[in-house]
Amino acid sequence: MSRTSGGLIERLNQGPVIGDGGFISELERRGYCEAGPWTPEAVIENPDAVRQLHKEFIRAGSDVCQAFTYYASEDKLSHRGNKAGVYGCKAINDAACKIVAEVAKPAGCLIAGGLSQTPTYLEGGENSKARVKEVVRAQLDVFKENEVDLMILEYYEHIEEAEWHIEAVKEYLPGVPVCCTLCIGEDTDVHGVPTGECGVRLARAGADVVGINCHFDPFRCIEGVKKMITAVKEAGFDKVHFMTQPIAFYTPDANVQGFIDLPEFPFALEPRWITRFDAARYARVAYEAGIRYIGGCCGFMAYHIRAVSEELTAERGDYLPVNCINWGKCLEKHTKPWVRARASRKYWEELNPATGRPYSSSHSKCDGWGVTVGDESLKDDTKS
Ligand code: CBH
Ligand code: ZN
Repeated sequence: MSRTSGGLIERLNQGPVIGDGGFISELERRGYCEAGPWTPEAVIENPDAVRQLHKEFIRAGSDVCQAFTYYASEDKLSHRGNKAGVYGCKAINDAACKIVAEVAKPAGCLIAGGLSQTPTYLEGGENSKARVKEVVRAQLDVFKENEVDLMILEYYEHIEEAEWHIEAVKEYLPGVPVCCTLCIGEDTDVHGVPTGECGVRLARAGADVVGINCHFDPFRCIEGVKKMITAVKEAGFDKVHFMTQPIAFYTPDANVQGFIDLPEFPFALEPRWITRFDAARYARVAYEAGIRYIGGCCGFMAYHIRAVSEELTAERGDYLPVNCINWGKCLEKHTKPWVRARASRKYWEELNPATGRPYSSSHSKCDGWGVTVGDESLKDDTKS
């Protein structure tokens, strides 16, 4: 079987599968999405920008391309005065599926439909489960019509909501592989459910691939997923695979809410960015931990994914994406001898890059409001 044939589970059984990177964050930096709502109406307003970003990740070696449907549930699209609601979740998700299919299919990549946490869950209250499942169901028709290869349910702070979403997908899209990632840390979800136990609950709900995305840096996410691996295996789910899609920013100081609680979120995170060599190390450490679906979330750009691909070349049947840097070997062609002297793996592996910010500290003090499900301040008071 080649790298570009077979379904998700076959590919995972064979070796590492590489995901894509952060769409909403990168398209925000490029001027096509709005920070705050973080909704994907760019698929209708600027389809070329979305298509171009898919192309960049494919070129970098992604095996799975996620339709840009993040936060596109009906309740989120019109949350707190957001205008994306005028398009509606069906039109947005359908446009996202069509754009990704155009570029991912010819490249032999798998196409993922997506779901994520909803404002309806955060409001809590009576019949919460039925109302949340209704919001999920409204998104699934489009993924069914477009025959996505898999579903990625990502970015859940609360294990309970993730379980409900998995349940809805299993009922409505039977047979479609389900990956589910929580945006939680090494220790617990935001309700204090231990990370290992969260993994078991995802597996028990029927997810085929479980793990962590967003909120924490690659190495903290791996620590969390390692706890899931131990607990899920102990619970006897021996066919379940594991997944990480971390942010590309270092978060040693983040608390249970991850980078959202850092004072630099979302407009001043740059000093925390990982380098491409950090991304390569992430790929190696994740692979060695037994994680087979390795991708990225906010801050992961195409060149980070290219470094992940390059690191896992041998494990992927010697597949090497175009324009790899080969640990700086290209620098041998530089005019200046002292730059040529940096053309080695050892040099870049050992480098501890300076920040250039003499007054910058390595850690920040997190916000810790402790506000969660059912709290008045989470309700959408902009609605009449
Ligand atoms: O667009 C994407 O990359 C998605 N696959 C995941 C997005 S995670 C976005 C986090 C937003 C945080 C917030 O709600 O403030
Ligand atoms: Zn993210």
